[in-house]
Amino acid sequence: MINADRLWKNLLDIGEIGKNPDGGITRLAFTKEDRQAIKMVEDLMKEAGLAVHEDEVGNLIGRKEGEDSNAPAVLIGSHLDSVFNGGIFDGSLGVLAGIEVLQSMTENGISTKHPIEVYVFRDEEGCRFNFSLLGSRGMSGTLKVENLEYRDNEGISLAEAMKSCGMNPEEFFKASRRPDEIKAYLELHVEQGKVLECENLQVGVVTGIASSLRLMVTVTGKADHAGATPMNLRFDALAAAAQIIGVVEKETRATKSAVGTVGQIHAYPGGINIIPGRVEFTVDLRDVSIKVAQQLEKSILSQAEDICTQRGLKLEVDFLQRVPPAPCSPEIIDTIAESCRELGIEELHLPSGAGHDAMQVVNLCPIGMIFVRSQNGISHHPAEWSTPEDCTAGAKVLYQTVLKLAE
Ligand code: HGY
Ligand code: MN
Ligand code: MN
Ligand code: MN
Repeated sequence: MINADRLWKNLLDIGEIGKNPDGGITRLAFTKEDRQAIKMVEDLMKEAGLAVHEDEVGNLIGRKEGEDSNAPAVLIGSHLDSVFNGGIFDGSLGVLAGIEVLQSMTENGISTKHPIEVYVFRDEEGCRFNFSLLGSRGMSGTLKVENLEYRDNEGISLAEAMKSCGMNPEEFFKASRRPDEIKAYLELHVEQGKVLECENLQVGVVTGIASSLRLMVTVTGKADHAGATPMNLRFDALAAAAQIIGVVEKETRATKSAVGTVGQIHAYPGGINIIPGRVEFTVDLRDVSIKVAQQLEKSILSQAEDICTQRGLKLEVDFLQRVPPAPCSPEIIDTIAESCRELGIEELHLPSGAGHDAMQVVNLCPIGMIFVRSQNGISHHPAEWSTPEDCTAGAKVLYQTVLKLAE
C-alpha cells in the first residue's frame, strides 16, 4: 500500500514554501513561491521514477508508463498554488498523494495496462488574476487567448507572468489533450467543509461540483464633499454598493443551497471626507444546480440595476468567469465506494461547494473526486488542517481506485 510517513513528511515540507508569519501560505500563480513548490514536486516525481515534463501552460506532469503505452491514460492530480494566506492541504494533498500512489505501485512491483499521469495544474485558485483553473482549462482545451490578458493588481498580465517563468504564452493551445488520450480523472482533495466532520467520517465520495460565477461589479456615482453635500443631493457609489451586497446575501440565503461571497471591495478616491464616486467589488456565486445559479444571478443583477437607476448611478458588470456545475461519473463514484468498502472505510456521498480542476477536466473525460475530512471545516485559512490518519485513509482509497481504473 502507500508509505504514509513519506506522504506526511512531503505535505509538511511543501507547506513551508510560501509560509507567512501566522502559519498560512501564500503561493500565488507564477510567483517565486509557486516556482519553488513546482521545483520541489518535480524532484519528488523524478525520485518516484516518473517521466516528468511541463506543458505549455505550466502544468507539471509525471507519467508512469502502462503495459500498453497507447492505452488512454488515467489522470490523478490537483494544484500547488494557494489563495492569500491559505492552508497547506488545499491542492497539495492531491498532488503529493498522487505521486505517493505511483511511487508505491512501483515499489510494490505493480504495473497496469493503462499509463497513469499525475498533473500539477497551474493557477487553480485564480487568486492573483481573479480567473481560476488556468492549467486545467489549458489541458482540456477551454482556455481562450483573451483569458491571458487578465491582470493582477500590479497590472501584470497572465501572459507576462507566464513569460516570467520562461513560457511562451502564444503556444498555450499546445497544452490541450485529446479525449482519446485520457480514460478518466481522479482528484483527492480536502473537503473544505464540515459535512464529514459532522458525520465523524474520514472520507467522502464527491457526487458533483458546484458552478462558479465570478463578477467584477463597478458602481459609478459622483465624488463630492462629505460635509457640504446634503444627503438628498448625493450620488454615493458606496452606499449603493452596500445595498447591492445586501441583496447578494439575502437572495443567496433565500435559495437555501447556493453560496454568494463579496471577497474584494475598493472605494475611490477613498478619503475619509469624500463621498465615494466609484466602487468596484467582486461577486462569487455558486450552486450545484445550474437552474438555481441562473435564477439567482438574474435576480441579483436586476435588483442591482434598480438600485442604481433609483440613485442615478451607473452599473457595470464584468463577467470574469462562468463555469457550469460538473457531475462526477457514476461509474467512478461506484469504483471509489467499492475501494472504501474493501478498505473498511465508511464513506459518504456529497457535493463539492468548492471549485476544482476536475470541473474543467470533465470536458475531456469522466471525473471522480475523493474528499478527506477538514478539521472544523476550515479552509483558505492558516487553520486548515487534516490529520495524518485521514490523509492516509484518503490516499489509500486513491491508490485502490487508481488500480481499478488503470487495470
Ligand atoms: O475557490 C475555490 O472554490 C477553490 O478553492 N479554487
Ligand atoms: Mn482553494
Ligand atoms: Mn483546491
Ligand atoms: Mn482497462
